[in-house]
Amino acid sequence: MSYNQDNLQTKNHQTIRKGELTLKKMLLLFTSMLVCITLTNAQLAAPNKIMYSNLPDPLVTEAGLIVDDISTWENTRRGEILKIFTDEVYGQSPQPGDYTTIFSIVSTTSIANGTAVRKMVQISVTGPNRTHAFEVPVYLPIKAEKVPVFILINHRTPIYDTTSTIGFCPLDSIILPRGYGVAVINDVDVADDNWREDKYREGVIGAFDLDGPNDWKTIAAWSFAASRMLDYLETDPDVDASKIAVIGHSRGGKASLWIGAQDERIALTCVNNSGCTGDALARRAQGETIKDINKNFPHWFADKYNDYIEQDQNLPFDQHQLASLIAPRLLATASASEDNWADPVGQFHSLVFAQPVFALYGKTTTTWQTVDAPDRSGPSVILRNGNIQHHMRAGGHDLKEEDWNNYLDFADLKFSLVGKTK
Ligand code: GTR
Repeated sequence: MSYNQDNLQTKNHQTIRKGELTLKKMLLLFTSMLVCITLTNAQLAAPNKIMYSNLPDPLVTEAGLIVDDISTWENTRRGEILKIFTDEVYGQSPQPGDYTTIFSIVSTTSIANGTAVRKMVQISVTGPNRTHAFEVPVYLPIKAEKVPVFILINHRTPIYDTTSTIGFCPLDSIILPRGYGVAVINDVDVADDNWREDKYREGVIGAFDLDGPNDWKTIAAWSFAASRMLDYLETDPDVDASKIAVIGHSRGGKASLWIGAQDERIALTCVNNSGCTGDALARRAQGETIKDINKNFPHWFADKYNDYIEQDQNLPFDQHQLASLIAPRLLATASASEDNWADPVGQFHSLVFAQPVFALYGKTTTTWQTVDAPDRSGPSVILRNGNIQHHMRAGGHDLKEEDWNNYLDFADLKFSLVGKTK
């Protein structure tokens, strides 16, 4: 069943539940059911046009100019989209010149029977109010050549250990043996994931004065930390800074998408089960809505985002535009078959509508349609389209070994490391 039919059925059920049916109402219902049947057929024929008739086009500028060359995209349209998401959703982060950063390696420990090291890197960020320092464990396999590194934005139990096989960060079982390093940004060290008593401001956010309706909050702060980590990685002689990936799950996935969109040094952006205000289109209003997310997590996004509560279907922007900012770089997203709250279909559809920007750079190999959304009743599916990968993992909301292997396979392929890193 297509998503369009799902929507129409839900609406009909709501209509039927609304009290007693008079004859007039029954006639109206009958007529509207006929319209629905016609609509369903029309939608099946042209699902994009009906469902997404008001979807903003990443390739049309605010002045209405069609973008058909890379220069107009890079010099005009890209900046417009970035500004929308800064002003309306994620908030304004500190810009170069607003802060200074100092890195120091606190310790270096041999791990994995001498085949890898853990460097504890301290990052001190000084803003106008004060300094905030946090430590990031950087795990690197020892190789003759420089290694690619994943920056993991971790919102689960903090990871500082010298060993880990847990699915969320399978260091010993997958990442290091496959020849990759991983730097773990533990969210609590940057900005506490806690809105009570403004706890979230006690970390890096309070080092700055930014405090207005489009003030940055935790998603932007975790993103900012990933960028500062990349500043460090560029200085590490053991790291190949041209092969840096960022990865996050769920709220961490929203942050990885936001930093991947902003920081063009990031070669590969991995967005795992990120859903609402991550990779899922808001206007489908399936699963978590803008109202839900702002109500439950008031410390994640700029206050301005509250203006769009109940406006999901009329948003003047949508998440496919954010995904399009990754082009022409590498983008890998993942959904999970049982993760309805994150709207797996909407997660794939945002890629469908982001792909024209990748195509502008010649970075697609096919043209995905909305009907190509993976079938969630069967086994896991991996889809590739040039510089975009999407996988749907059978199962629930999580970051698991299977997800890591899919991201690393894509990295191997695109970083030309097939056969070299294992
Ligand atoms: C959910 C939330 C999502 C997602 C997730 C998580 O409860 O509604 O937006 O971010 O949590 O981070 O685990």
